[in-house]
Amino acid sequence: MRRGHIAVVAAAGALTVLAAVPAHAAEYSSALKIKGVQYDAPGRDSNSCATGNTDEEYLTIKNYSRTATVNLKGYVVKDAAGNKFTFTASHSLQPGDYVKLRGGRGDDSDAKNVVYRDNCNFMWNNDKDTIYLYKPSGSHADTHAYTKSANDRDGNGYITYHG
Ligand SMILES: [Ca+2]
Ligand SMILES: [Ca+2]
Repeated sequence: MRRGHIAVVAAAGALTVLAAVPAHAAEYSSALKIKGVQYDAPGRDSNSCATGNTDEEYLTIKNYSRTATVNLKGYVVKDAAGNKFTFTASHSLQPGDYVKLRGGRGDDSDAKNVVYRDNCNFMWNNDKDTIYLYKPSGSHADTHAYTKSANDRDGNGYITYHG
């Protein structure tokens, strides 16, 4: 009898924790959210612009609105250390459309859904980091913290957020 009582209390405690999660989750009112991140580029990391693999490290940002087309211009991405990338060119994301923000250099293309950071250094740490997406107004669009051990169970270097 005593045992049963303790079990009920423990279950109630677990429910309280679960109920509290939404209040702590960083969810904002935004059409654009982070679909996922290839935070660890496949293979051995090399930030050589000529032969490296920084372009295989990318963040996918998707428009989850069913009706609104959003221009990426003015949106800002930051990491935990304060490294920052600003989308400076117009790039329309129709409902359901996405863009891969890749490291390294290349030709930005609306049709190919890609924008390059024009920086051959890696941005997303391979052990842990935080991804911040800001609207042009400076308000939060989406934020996700990760650790390799907690969030990348299959160890493939990719984490899905908003699928
Ligand atoms: Ca990385
Ligand atoms: Ca994974």
